[in-house]
Amino acid sequence: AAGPALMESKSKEGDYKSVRAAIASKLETDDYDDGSYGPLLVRLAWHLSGTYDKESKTGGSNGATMRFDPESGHTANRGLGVARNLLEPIKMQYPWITYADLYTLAGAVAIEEMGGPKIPWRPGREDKLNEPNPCAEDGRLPDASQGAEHLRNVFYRMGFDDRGLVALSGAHALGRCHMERLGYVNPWTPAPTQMSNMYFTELLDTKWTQKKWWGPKQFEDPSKELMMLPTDLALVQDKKLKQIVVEYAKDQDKFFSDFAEAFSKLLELGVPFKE
Ligand code: CCH
Repeated sequence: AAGPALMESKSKEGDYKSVRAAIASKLETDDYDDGSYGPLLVRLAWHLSGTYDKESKTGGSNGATMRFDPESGHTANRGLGVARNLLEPIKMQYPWITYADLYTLAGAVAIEEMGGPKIPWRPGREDKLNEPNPCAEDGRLPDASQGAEHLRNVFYRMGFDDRGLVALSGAHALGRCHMERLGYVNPWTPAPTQMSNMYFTELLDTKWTQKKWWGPKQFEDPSKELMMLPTDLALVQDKKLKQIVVEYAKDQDKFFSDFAEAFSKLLELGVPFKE
C-alpha cells in the first residue's frame, strides 16, 4: 500500500504553487551545460508559442502540439525533447495540469529563478489530440541566418512590434548554442544562467567578427568564447531596432518590465481563456 509520504505528494487540482516548486527544483543540475536547465526551458516555452499566426489564429502554445510528429521533429526544435522529458515526471505527479500550461509555466518559472522579472502567467491552455494532426507547418520560427526584415515578418505575424521583437530577443542573455543541434556554438554572454540585459551590452560594446570555420555563418568576440547569430547582429544593423537595444543596454529595469510583458503575451498567443 502507498505510504503516507506518497499520499501527501498527491497534489490538489489547481495547486500551481506546488507545480512551480517542482519545476524550480529541476533547474539546477550537474548534467547540463552551465549548470541549469533554465535556458532550455525558456527555449521550450518560446518555441511552443512562437508558431502563432494572428491572421489564421493557428499555432501558439494552446494544444502543446510540439509533443507530436511532425512538429517535434522540426529542425528549429532540435534538443527540446530533453526539456519535454525533464518535465514529464512533473506531468505524472500533477496530472491535472495540461502540457501546454506546464511547458509555458516552466519557461516563466525558469526566467524568475534565473534572476529575471516576475512573468505574469495564468492557466487555461488545452492539450490537443493528435487526430487530426494539429501542428502548424514548419518554418514559422525565425531562421538564424537571416536579417531584420525576416525578424520583423516573423514577430509581426505573431502580433509583436519592434519593441516586443527586441525585448524578447534579450532572452539570449541565457543559454548557448549546441553544434549538434543547429550547427552553431557558444553562449551569447559570460553569465548564461543569469537573466540580465547583458545581451544588449554585449551587442553594443563588443567587436563582433565573422568566425572563420566550416560551420554556419556566426560571429565571435575577440576571446572567441562568445557568439552572435546573424539575426542577433541584425538588431544593431537596423537603425530603429538599434535604438531599442541602446535603451535596454542602459536600463535593465526597463528591459525587465518590457520583457515580462512581451514574454507573458507570447505565452498567451491564441489561448482561449475563459473569462
Ligand atoms: Fe533563441 N536560439 N532564437 N530565442 N534561444 C537558440 C537558443 C536559445 C534564435 C535562434 C536560436 C529567441 C529568438 C531567437 C533562447 C530563447 C529565445 C539557438 C541555439 C538558436 C540557433 C539552439 C541550440 O543549439 O541549442 C533566433 C534566430 C531567434 C530570432 O528571433 C527568443 C525570442 C527567445 C525567448 C524569448 C534560449 C533561452 C536559448 C538557449 C537554449 C539553451 O539550451 O541554452
